[in-house]
Amino acid sequence: MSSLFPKSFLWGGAIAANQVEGAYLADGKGLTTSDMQPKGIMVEPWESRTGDEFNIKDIAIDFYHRYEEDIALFGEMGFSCLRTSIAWARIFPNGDELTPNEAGLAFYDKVFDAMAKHGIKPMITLSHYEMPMGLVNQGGWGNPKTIECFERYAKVVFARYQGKVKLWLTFNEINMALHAPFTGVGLKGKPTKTEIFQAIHHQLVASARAVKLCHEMIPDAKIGNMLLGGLVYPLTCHPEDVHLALEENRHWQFFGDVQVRGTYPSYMLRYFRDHGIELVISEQDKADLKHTIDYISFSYYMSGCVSSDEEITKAQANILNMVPNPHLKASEWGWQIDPLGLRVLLNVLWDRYQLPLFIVENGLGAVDKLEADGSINDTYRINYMNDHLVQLEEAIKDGVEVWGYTSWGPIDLVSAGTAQMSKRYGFIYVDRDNEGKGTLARKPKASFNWYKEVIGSNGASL
Ligand code: BGP
Repeated sequence: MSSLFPKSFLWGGAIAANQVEGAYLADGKGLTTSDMQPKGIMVEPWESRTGDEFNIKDIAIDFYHRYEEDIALFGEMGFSCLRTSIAWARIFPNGDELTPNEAGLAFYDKVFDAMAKHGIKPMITLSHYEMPMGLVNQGGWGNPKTIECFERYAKVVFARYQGKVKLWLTFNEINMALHAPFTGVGLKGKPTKTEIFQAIHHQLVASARAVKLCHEMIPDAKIGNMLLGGLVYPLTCHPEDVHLALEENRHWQFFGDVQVRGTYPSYMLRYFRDHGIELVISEQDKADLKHTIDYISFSYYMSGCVSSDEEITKAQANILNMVPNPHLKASEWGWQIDPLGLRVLLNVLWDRYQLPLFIVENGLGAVDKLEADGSINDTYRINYMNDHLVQLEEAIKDGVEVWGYTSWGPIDLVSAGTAQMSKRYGFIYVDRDNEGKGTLARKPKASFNWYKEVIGSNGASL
């Protein structure tokens, strides 16, 4: 067995503060968008809360108190990298304070130290699907003041963790903002397209300013963006479908284009003109955007199709405007499984940007069955991941530069889309159900040993 993965390849998993930590008000943390979304990121959030309401993320999987045990289990699997996020509201509870909350900073020191003990490199997302409600109440990313608050937050965490964290990401799936404006850009109600794009613009400027700061403050660190790896096929070879797929792919890619090229692409300027969208973009903003990222990271779960036939779209499109591909099977949640699509996407991104890539999310959300003897035989998960990793290997053979792979949810966590525990991704089972019942005990599934072997052989066992 020989491995095609580079020796320096980073293997591991990815989690996010709001989906694992719980302790939603501990040690001075402020409320975030996630605390107000008990039904997931696509569903209308609460207007307010008293604290008595049930949100499974209030405790999540209690990583806040169990991180040592969890990180030790990741260490046992041989992880060389763990992607997680810092909860902005642990550091700046309202978002706009001038001084940080020491208790929040101290928590992540302990988490990074635990990772170091197991030889695990942290990869840190500055903002993963949550922002302080204190900022949302002042207009979220629609308010340019949020840029300064984010910059202050980035400066504080870069200064504090510069010796411990060398891989950074700015915003999780920044290109989901158009589909989930409350989660992405912190806009309440039903914002207009202009309002959403203006808020996205502010977020892109904030991302670029964080890149600039990171380069200045931690010269030996790398900072990237994080995209939802949208891969859109035409439903048929009808030229109208092909053109629509081009447009739809650009709709996902324009964020990356700005973050890599430092300027808006021409097709987007046309889109703004055609839709009467006029953005306020200052000369300073344009200069800020020139601070571009070092690498591209992305999530990949599925591909989808678009059809120029309105009837088909109306009847079949999912929340991402995509209609089912007749050649692919889907997960229990209708996410169409397409391992070859991962090779296609890696090649598309490499051809487009010529920057190193990092797959920071991939995995299968499934209902797991606890057998009478206590085992969990998740062969469907092993098959899904094996098939995707084989395609990753093919892309490496194609010459694509890939730095690493962190599977999504190496330990069961709360689903972002549905806020359910029952949509599980983990190699490690967590005893908690959708109603919050369970002991929170951890238990390795069959996939645990499978992944351990993959990592141990640097992919040769695939
Ligand atoms: C991505 C998010 C993650 C994660 C994942 C799986 O979009 O970055 O936070 O949750 O999708 O989605 P879900 O949890 O809805 O199954």
